[in-house]
Amino acid sequence: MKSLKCLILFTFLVVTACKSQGNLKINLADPKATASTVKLFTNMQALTAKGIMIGHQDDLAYGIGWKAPNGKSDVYKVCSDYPAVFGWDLGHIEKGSAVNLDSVPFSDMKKYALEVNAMGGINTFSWHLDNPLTSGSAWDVTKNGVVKSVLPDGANHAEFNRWLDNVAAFFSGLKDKNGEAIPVIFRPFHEQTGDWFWWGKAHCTAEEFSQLWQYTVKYLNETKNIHNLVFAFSTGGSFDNVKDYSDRYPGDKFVDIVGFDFYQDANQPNAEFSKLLEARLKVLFEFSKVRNKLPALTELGYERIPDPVWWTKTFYPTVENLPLSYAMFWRNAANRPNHFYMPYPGQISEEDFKKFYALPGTLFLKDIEKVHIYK
Ligand code: BMA
Repeated sequence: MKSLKCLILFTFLVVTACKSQGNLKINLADPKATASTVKLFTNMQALTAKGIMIGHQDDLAYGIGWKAPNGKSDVYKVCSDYPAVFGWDLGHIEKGSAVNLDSVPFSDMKKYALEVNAMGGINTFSWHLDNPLTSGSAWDVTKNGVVKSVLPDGANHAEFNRWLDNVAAFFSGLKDKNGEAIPVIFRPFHEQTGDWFWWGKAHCTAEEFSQLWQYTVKYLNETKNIHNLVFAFSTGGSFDNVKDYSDRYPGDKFVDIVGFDFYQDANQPNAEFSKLLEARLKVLFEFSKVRNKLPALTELGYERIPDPVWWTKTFYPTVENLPLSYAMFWRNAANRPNHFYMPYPGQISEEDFKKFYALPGTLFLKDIEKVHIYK
Protein backbone atom coordinates (compact mmCIF):
# COMPACT_ATOMS: atom_id res chain seq x y z
CA MET A 1 0.00 0.00 0.00
CA LYS A 2 2.75 2.34 1.03
CA SER A 3 4.67 1.61 -2.16
CA LEU A 4 1.51 2.18 -4.23
CA LYS A 5 1.06 5.56 -2.55
CA CYS A 6 4.70 6.37 -3.26
CA LEU A 7 4.28 5.36 -6.88
CA ILE A 8 1.17 7.55 -7.25
CA LEU A 9 2.94 10.48 -5.64
CA PHE A 10 6.03 9.98 -7.79
CA THR A 11 3.93 9.76 -10.98
CA PHE A 12 2.03 12.91 -9.95
CA LEU A 13 5.27 14.83 -9.36
CA VAL A 14 6.80 13.73 -12.66
CA VAL A 15 3.65 14.57 -14.61
CA THR A 16 3.34 17.97 -12.92
CA ALA A 17 7.00 18.79 -13.55
CA CYS A 18 6.76 17.80 -17.22
CA LYS A 19 3.54 19.71 -17.63
CA SER A 20 4.80 22.98 -16.23
CA GLN A 21 8.08 22.61 -18.08
CA GLY A 22 6.09 21.85 -21.24
CA ASN A 23 3.84 24.85 -20.80
CA LEU A 24 6.74 27.16 -20.23
CA LYS A 25 8.47 25.80 -23.29
CA ILE A 26 5.38 26.29 -25.40
CA ASN A 27 5.14 29.88 -24.21
CA LEU A 28 8.47 31.14 -25.45
CA ALA A 29 9.80 31.42 -28.98
CA ASP A 30 13.15 30.15 -27.74
CA PRO A 31 12.66 26.62 -26.41
CA LYS A 32 16.04 26.88 -24.71
CA ALA A 33 15.39 30.19 -22.99
CA THR A 34 17.21 30.43 -19.66
CA ALA A 35 15.24 29.85 -16.49
CA SER A 36 15.34 33.55 -15.59
CA THR A 37 14.11 34.51 -19.09
CA VAL A 38 11.14 32.19 -18.64
CA LYS A 39 10.58 33.70 -15.20
CA LEU A 40 10.63 37.20 -16.61
CA PHE A 41 7.95 36.29 -19.09
CA THR A 42 5.70 34.43 -16.65
CA ASN A 43 6.02 37.23 -14.10
CA MET A 44 5.15 39.76 -16.77
CA GLN A 45 2.07 37.72 -17.55
CA ALA A 46 1.08 37.62 -13.89
CA LEU A 47 1.64 41.35 -13.46
CA THR A 48 -1.05 42.19 -16.01
CA ALA A 49 -3.54 41.44 -13.23
CA LYS A 50 -1.99 44.22 -11.12
CA GLY A 51 -1.58 47.02 -13.60
CA ILE A 52 0.29 48.41 -16.57
CA MET A 53 4.04 48.79 -16.32
CA ILE A 54 5.17 52.21 -17.47
CA GLY A 55 8.31 52.46 -19.58
CA HIS A 56 10.55 55.13 -21.04
CA GLN A 57 13.05 55.05 -23.91
CA ASP A 58 16.65 56.00 -23.05
CA ASP A 59 15.55 57.00 -19.56
CA LEU A 60 18.98 56.80 -17.92
CA ALA A 61 21.00 58.12 -20.84
CA TYR A 62 19.69 61.67 -21.29
CA GLY A 63 16.70 63.93 -20.82
CA ILE A 64 15.66 67.53 -21.06
CA GLY A 65 18.67 69.71 -20.31
CA TRP A 66 21.03 66.88 -19.29
CA LYS A 67 23.08 64.05 -20.61
CA ALA A 68 24.70 61.24 -18.61
CA PRO A 69 26.83 61.29 -16.54
CA ASN A 70 25.45 64.71 -15.59
CA GLY A 71 21.96 63.68 -14.60
CA LYS A 72 19.67 60.69 -14.51
CA SER A 73 16.05 59.99 -15.47
CA ASP A 74 13.46 62.67 -16.04
CA VAL A 75 10.88 60.22 -14.71
CA TYR A 76 12.78 59.90 -11.43
CA LYS A 77 13.12 63.67 -11.17
CA VAL A 78 9.35 64.01 -11.40
CA CYS A 79 8.06 61.15 -9.25
CA SER A 80 11.08 59.89 -7.26
CA ASP A 81 10.82 56.49 -8.88
CA TYR A 82 12.11 54.94 -12.09
CA PRO A 83 10.03 53.47 -14.87
CA ALA A 84 9.42 49.71 -14.69
CA VAL A 85 10.50 49.25 -18.31
CA PHE A 86 13.53 50.84 -19.98
CA GLY A 87 13.80 51.03 -23.77
CA TRP A 88 17.10 51.12 -25.68
CA ASP A 89 17.94 51.10 -29.37
CA LEU A 90 20.69 49.09 -31.03
CA GLY A 91 20.76 51.18 -34.25
CA HIS A 92 24.36 51.36 -35.60
CA ILE A 93 25.61 48.38 -33.60
CA GLU A 94 25.48 46.57 -36.94
CA LYS A 95 28.30 48.76 -38.20
CA GLY A 96 30.46 48.28 -35.16
CA SER A 97 29.89 51.90 -34.14
CA ALA A 98 30.75 52.81 -30.54
CA VAL A 99 27.57 54.90 -30.17
CA ASN A 100 23.99 54.26 -31.26
CA LEU A 101 22.02 56.39 -33.71
CA ASP A 102 20.99 58.73 -30.90
CA SER A 103 24.56 59.06 -29.60
CA VAL A 104 24.25 56.67 -26.65
CA PRO A 105 27.56 54.80 -26.26
CA PHE A 106 26.95 51.05 -26.36
CA SER A 107 29.28 50.61 -23.40
CA ASP A 108 26.99 52.91 -21.39
CA MET A 109 23.89 51.14 -22.68
CA LYS A 110 25.30 47.88 -21.38
CA LYS A 111 25.95 49.49 -17.99
CA TYR A 112 22.41 50.90 -17.83
CA ALA A 113 20.84 47.57 -18.83
CA LEU A 114 22.74 45.76 -16.08
CA GLU A 115 21.79 48.46 -13.59
CA VAL A 116 18.12 48.14 -14.59
CA ASN A 117 18.30 44.38 -14.20
CA ALA A 118 19.93 44.65 -10.79
CA MET A 119 17.20 47.08 -9.68
CA GLY A 120 14.54 44.57 -10.81
CA GLY A 121 13.38 46.50 -13.90
CA ILE A 122 12.91 45.34 -17.49
CA ASN A 123 15.01 46.19 -20.57
CA THR A 124 13.62 46.20 -24.08
CA PHE A 125 15.69 46.74 -27.22
CA SER A 126 14.58 47.99 -30.61
CA TRP A 127 16.91 48.16 -33.62
CA HIS A 128 16.84 51.00 -36.16
CA LEU A 129 19.39 49.25 -38.33
CA ASP A 130 20.81 50.92 -41.40
CA ASN A 131 19.90 49.90 -44.91
CA PRO A 132 22.37 47.17 -45.96
CA LEU A 133 21.76 47.71 -49.66
CA THR A 134 22.19 51.47 -49.88
CA SER A 135 24.17 52.12 -46.67
CA GLY A 136 21.53 54.73 -45.88
CA SER A 137 19.57 54.81 -42.64
CA ALA A 138 16.68 52.59 -41.51
CA TRP A 139 14.41 55.19 -43.15
CA ASP A 140 16.08 54.91 -46.55
CA VAL A 141 13.36 53.39 -48.71
CA THR A 142 14.75 54.53 -52.05
CA LYS A 143 15.24 50.93 -53.14
CA ASN A 144 12.99 47.92 -52.80
CA GLY A 145 14.33 44.40 -52.40
CA VAL A 146 16.46 45.13 -49.34
CA VAL A 147 14.83 42.41 -47.25
CA LYS A 148 15.29 39.92 -50.05
CA SER A 149 18.95 40.89 -50.29
CA VAL A 150 19.67 39.88 -46.68
CA LEU A 151 17.89 36.50 -46.81
CA PRO A 152 19.89 33.34 -47.59
CA ASP A 153 21.16 33.55 -51.20
CA GLY A 154 20.77 37.34 -51.17
CA ALA A 155 23.70 39.61 -52.02
CA ASN A 156 23.83 41.06 -48.49
CA HIS A 157 23.25 37.86 -46.58
CA ALA A 158 26.81 37.44 -45.33
CA GLU A 159 26.89 41.06 -44.22
CA PHE A 160 23.55 40.70 -42.45
CA ASN A 161 24.93 37.70 -40.56
CA ARG A 162 27.82 39.87 -39.42
CA TRP A 163 25.31 42.47 -38.24
CA LEU A 164 23.46 39.80 -36.28
CA ASP A 165 26.80 38.67 -34.84
CA ASN A 166 27.23 42.16 -33.39
CA VAL A 167 23.73 42.05 -31.91
CA ALA A 168 24.43 38.58 -30.48
CA ALA A 169 27.71 39.76 -28.96
CA PHE A 170 25.91 42.64 -27.28
CA PHE A 171 23.14 40.45 -25.85
CA SER A 172 25.48 37.71 -24.67
CA GLY A 173 27.74 40.34 -23.12
CA LEU A 174 24.97 41.53 -20.81
CA LYS A 175 26.21 39.39 -17.94
CA ASP A 176 25.16 39.90 -14.33
CA LYS A 177 27.47 39.44 -11.36
CA ASN A 178 26.93 35.68 -11.49
CA GLY A 179 28.08 35.57 -15.09
CA GLU A 180 24.60 34.88 -16.45
CA ALA A 181 23.30 36.83 -19.45
CA ILE A 182 20.35 38.91 -18.21
CA PRO A 183 16.93 38.39 -19.83
CA VAL A 184 15.81 41.20 -22.13
CA ILE A 185 13.07 41.87 -24.65
CA PHE A 186 14.16 42.15 -28.30
CA ARG A 187 11.79 44.05 -30.61
CA PRO A 188 13.38 44.04 -34.07
CA PHE A 189 11.88 45.18 -37.40
CA HIS A 190 9.15 47.20 -35.73
CA GLU A 191 6.35 49.15 -37.43
CA GLN A 192 6.64 46.76 -40.37
CA THR A 193 3.02 47.50 -41.36
CA GLY A 194 4.10 51.04 -42.30
CA ASP A 195 6.18 52.12 -45.30
CA TRP A 196 8.86 54.27 -43.65
CA PHE A 197 11.48 51.60 -42.86
CA TRP A 198 13.23 49.44 -45.46
CA TRP A 199 11.56 46.36 -43.90
CA GLY A 200 8.13 48.02 -44.26
CA LYS A 201 5.08 46.73 -46.05
CA ALA A 202 5.63 48.43 -49.39
CA HIS A 203 9.21 47.18 -49.67
CA CYS A 204 8.92 43.42 -49.17
CA THR A 205 6.33 40.67 -49.36
CA ALA A 206 4.71 39.22 -46.23
CA GLU A 207 6.60 36.01 -46.91
CA GLU A 208 9.94 37.83 -47.13
CA PHE A 209 9.22 39.66 -43.90
CA SER A 210 8.36 36.41 -42.14
CA GLN A 211 11.56 34.88 -43.41
CA LEU A 212 13.57 37.86 -42.17
CA TRP A 213 12.01 37.56 -38.71
CA GLN A 214 12.26 33.79 -38.46
CA TYR A 215 15.82 33.81 -39.74
CA THR A 216 16.80 36.41 -37.13
CA VAL A 217 15.21 34.46 -34.26
CA LYS A 218 16.78 31.18 -35.34
CA TYR A 219 20.18 32.73 -36.02
CA LEU A 220 20.33 34.28 -32.55
CA ASN A 221 18.92 31.25 -30.72
CA GLU A 222 20.40 28.38 -32.65
CA THR A 223 23.50 29.62 -34.46
CA LYS A 224 24.66 32.06 -31.80
CA ASN A 225 23.28 30.17 -28.80
CA ILE A 226 21.65 33.26 -27.30
CA HIS A 227 18.97 32.25 -24.82
CA ASN A 228 18.19 35.41 -22.88
CA LEU A 229 15.67 36.93 -25.30
CA VAL A 230 11.93 37.43 -25.24
CA PHE A 231 10.76 38.41 -28.74
CA ALA A 232 8.32 41.28 -29.26
CA PHE A 233 6.44 41.81 -32.50
CA SER A 234 5.20 45.37 -32.84
CA THR A 235 3.28 46.84 -35.74
CA GLY A 236 2.63 50.43 -36.72
CA GLY A 237 -0.43 52.14 -35.29
CA SER A 238 -2.90 51.98 -38.13
CA PHE A 239 -4.89 48.79 -38.49
CA ASP A 240 -8.60 48.18 -38.27
CA ASN A 241 -8.90 44.47 -37.65
CA VAL A 242 -6.94 41.34 -36.83
CA LYS A 243 -6.27 40.67 -40.49
CA ASP A 244 -4.55 44.06 -40.94
CA TYR A 245 -2.75 43.74 -37.63
CA SER A 246 -1.31 40.34 -38.39
CA ASP A 247 -0.50 40.90 -42.04
CA ARG A 248 3.24 40.54 -41.30
CA TYR A 249 3.00 38.26 -38.26
CA PRO A 250 5.77 35.68 -38.53
CA GLY A 251 3.98 32.98 -36.56
CA ASP A 252 3.30 31.91 -32.98
CA LYS A 253 6.51 29.94 -32.76
CA PHE A 254 8.61 33.06 -33.24
CA VAL A 255 6.89 35.65 -31.07
CA ASP A 256 6.29 36.11 -27.33
CA ILE A 257 4.92 39.65 -26.98
CA VAL A 258 2.56 41.34 -29.41
CA GLY A 259 2.04 45.07 -29.54
CA PHE A 260 1.92 48.18 -31.63
CA ASP A 261 3.34 51.70 -31.65
CA PHE A 262 0.87 54.54 -31.30
CA TYR A 263 1.31 58.30 -31.05
CA GLN A 264 -1.07 61.18 -30.57
CA ASP A 265 -0.55 63.65 -33.40
CA ALA A 266 0.02 67.33 -32.76
CA ASN A 267 -3.40 69.02 -32.68
CA GLN A 268 -5.25 65.71 -32.62
CA PRO A 269 -8.19 66.03 -30.23
CA ASN A 270 -7.82 63.86 -27.12
CA ALA A 271 -11.17 62.21 -27.72
CA GLU A 272 -10.13 61.11 -31.18
CA PHE A 273 -6.82 59.72 -29.90
CA SER A 274 -8.60 57.79 -27.15
CA LYS A 275 -11.19 56.41 -29.51
CA LEU A 276 -8.55 55.18 -31.96
CA LEU A 277 -6.31 53.75 -29.24
CA GLU A 278 -9.27 51.95 -27.73
CA ALA A 279 -10.21 50.45 -31.08
CA ARG A 280 -6.63 49.30 -31.78
CA LEU A 281 -6.31 47.79 -28.32
CA LYS A 282 -9.51 45.86 -28.87
CA VAL A 283 -7.97 44.33 -31.99
CA LEU A 284 -4.71 43.62 -30.17
CA PHE A 285 -6.52 41.80 -27.34
CA GLU A 286 -8.58 39.84 -29.80
CA PHE A 287 -5.35 38.66 -31.39
CA SER A 288 -3.28 38.14 -28.23
CA LYS A 289 -5.95 36.06 -26.51
CA VAL A 290 -6.34 33.63 -29.38
CA ARG A 291 -2.56 33.37 -29.87
CA ASN A 292 -1.80 33.25 -26.16
CA LYS A 293 0.72 36.11 -26.42
CA LEU A 294 1.45 38.95 -24.04
CA PRO A 295 -0.02 42.28 -25.22
CA ALA A 296 1.89 45.56 -24.85
CA LEU A 297 1.96 49.13 -26.07
CA THR A 298 5.50 48.87 -27.36
CA GLU A 299 5.99 52.60 -28.14
CA LEU A 300 3.74 55.56 -27.62
CA GLY A 301 3.27 59.10 -26.50
CA TYR A 302 2.13 62.63 -27.15
CA GLU A 303 5.08 64.74 -28.28
CA ARG A 304 5.64 67.75 -25.98
CA ILE A 305 2.65 66.65 -23.83
CA PRO A 306 0.92 69.98 -24.46
CA ASP A 307 -2.05 69.01 -22.28
CA PRO A 308 -1.52 69.49 -18.51
CA VAL A 309 -3.90 66.66 -17.60
CA TRP A 310 -3.22 64.23 -20.43
CA TRP A 311 -2.00 61.42 -18.17
CA THR A 312 -5.03 61.09 -15.91
CA LYS A 313 -7.75 62.44 -18.18
CA THR A 314 -6.85 61.02 -21.58
CA PHE A 315 -4.31 58.20 -21.45
CA TYR A 316 -5.24 56.44 -18.21
CA PRO A 317 -9.01 56.23 -18.76
CA THR A 318 -8.35 54.64 -22.15
CA VAL A 319 -6.19 51.82 -20.82
CA GLU A 320 -7.54 51.46 -17.28
CA ASN A 321 -8.25 47.88 -16.24
CA LEU A 322 -6.92 46.38 -19.45
CA PRO A 323 -4.57 43.41 -19.04
CA LEU A 324 -1.83 45.23 -20.91
CA SER A 325 1.72 44.31 -19.92
CA TYR A 326 3.43 47.64 -20.47
CA ALA A 327 3.23 51.01 -22.18
CA MET A 328 6.59 52.38 -23.23
CA PHE A 329 6.82 56.13 -23.81
CA TRP A 330 9.31 57.42 -26.32
CA ARG A 331 12.46 59.37 -25.59
CA ASN A 332 13.10 62.80 -24.07
CA ALA A 333 15.64 63.92 -26.66
CA ALA A 334 18.44 66.08 -25.32
CA ASN A 335 19.47 67.09 -28.82
CA ARG A 336 16.14 67.78 -30.53
CA PRO A 337 13.98 70.61 -29.23
CA ASN A 338 10.43 69.64 -28.26
CA HIS A 339 10.96 65.95 -28.94
CA PHE A 340 9.93 64.52 -25.58
CA TYR A 341 7.19 62.22 -24.30
CA MET A 342 7.66 62.18 -20.54
CA PRO A 343 7.43 65.20 -18.25
CA TYR A 344 10.47 66.73 -16.62
CA PRO A 345 10.64 69.19 -13.71
CA GLY A 346 8.69 72.29 -14.73
CA GLN A 347 6.92 70.67 -17.71
CA ILE A 348 3.19 71.48 -17.76
CA SER A 349 1.99 67.91 -17.15
CA GLU A 350 4.35 67.30 -14.21
CA GLU A 351 1.71 67.48 -11.46
CA ASP A 352 -0.70 65.32 -13.41
CA PHE A 353 2.03 62.74 -13.99
CA LYS A 354 2.53 62.50 -10.23
CA LYS A 355 -1.16 61.68 -9.90
CA PHE A 356 -0.80 59.14 -12.71
CA TYR A 357 2.16 57.65 -10.86
CA ALA A 358 0.09 57.26 -7.69
CA LEU A 359 -2.77 55.40 -9.38
CA PRO A 360 -2.91 51.74 -8.38
CA GLY A 361 -3.09 50.64 -12.01
CA THR A 362 0.23 52.16 -13.08
CA LEU A 363 3.34 50.19 -12.17
CA PHE A 364 6.75 51.77 -11.79
CA LEU A 365 10.02 50.29 -10.55
CA LYS A 366 9.10 50.31 -6.85
CA ASP A 367 5.91 48.40 -7.64
CA ILE A 368 7.60 45.63 -9.55
CA GLU A 369 10.76 45.43 -7.41
CA LYS A 370 8.74 43.53 -4.83
CA VAL A 371 7.82 40.86 -7.37
CA HIS A 372 11.43 39.85 -8.18
CA ILE A 373 10.54 39.24 -11.78
CA TYR A 374 13.66 37.22 -12.58
CA LYS A 375 13.16 34.65 -9.84
C1 BMA B 1 12.56 58.41 -33.69
C2 BMA B 1 13.08 59.76 -33.24
C3 BMA B 1 14.48 59.93 -33.77
C4 BMA B 1 15.35 58.75 -33.30
C5 BMA B 1 14.70 57.43 -33.64
C6 BMA B 1 15.46 56.24 -33.08
O1 BMA B 1 11.25 58.21 -33.30
O2 BMA B 1 13.06 59.84 -31.84
O3 BMA B 1 15.01 61.14 -33.32
O4 BMA B 1 16.62 58.83 -33.89
O5 BMA B 1 13.38 57.41 -33.14
O6 BMA B 1 15.57 56.29 -31.69
